[in-house]
Amino acid sequence: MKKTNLSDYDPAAVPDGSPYTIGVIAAEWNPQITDALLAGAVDTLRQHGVREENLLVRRVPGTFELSSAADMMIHFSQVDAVICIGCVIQGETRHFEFICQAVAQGITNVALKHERPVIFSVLTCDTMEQALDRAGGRHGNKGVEGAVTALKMLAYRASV
Ligand code: DLZ
Repeated sequence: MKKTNLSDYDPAAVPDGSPYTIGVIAAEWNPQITDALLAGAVDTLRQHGVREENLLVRRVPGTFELSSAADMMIHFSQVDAVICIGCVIQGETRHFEFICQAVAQGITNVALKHERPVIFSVLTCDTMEQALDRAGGRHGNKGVEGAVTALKMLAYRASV
């Protein structure tokens, strides 16, 4: 398989994050993965100007909780955007399908309800190896991509 880093991006094309307050919520399940995604997201936000005091980092038990947690964070803390970080690994039961379906729809609903960027940095993988490849491994880091997407969507929101 081609060893593409899916997270490569042009830093010059990323909007300045200094005006914004951004929340990052990470699931506790699969912590080896979610810790790496969280670090990638937070480092990238800092590199692009988001101030320490404007970063709100929180943990929730599992990926299923991400959308309700994002809704609460926007409601109670008025953050401009939220990056939702999780990792669901296919198991022997249908739990995987229900969690993935619920979080994808839930995050979409929260973004539409609040008219703010709510970013899907959730890995949905067949194996732990696939997740590691996308959490700082050979395919990059989906947390980095989530941070870049949040800043681009905030600039989009300011432009319309
Ligand atoms: C229950 C469960 C299972 C089986 N697998 C995962 C997973 O791979 N990744 C993850 O983030 N969370 C998992 N969970 C927990 C659910 O997301 C949720 O926390 C519980 O169902 C309680 O609502």
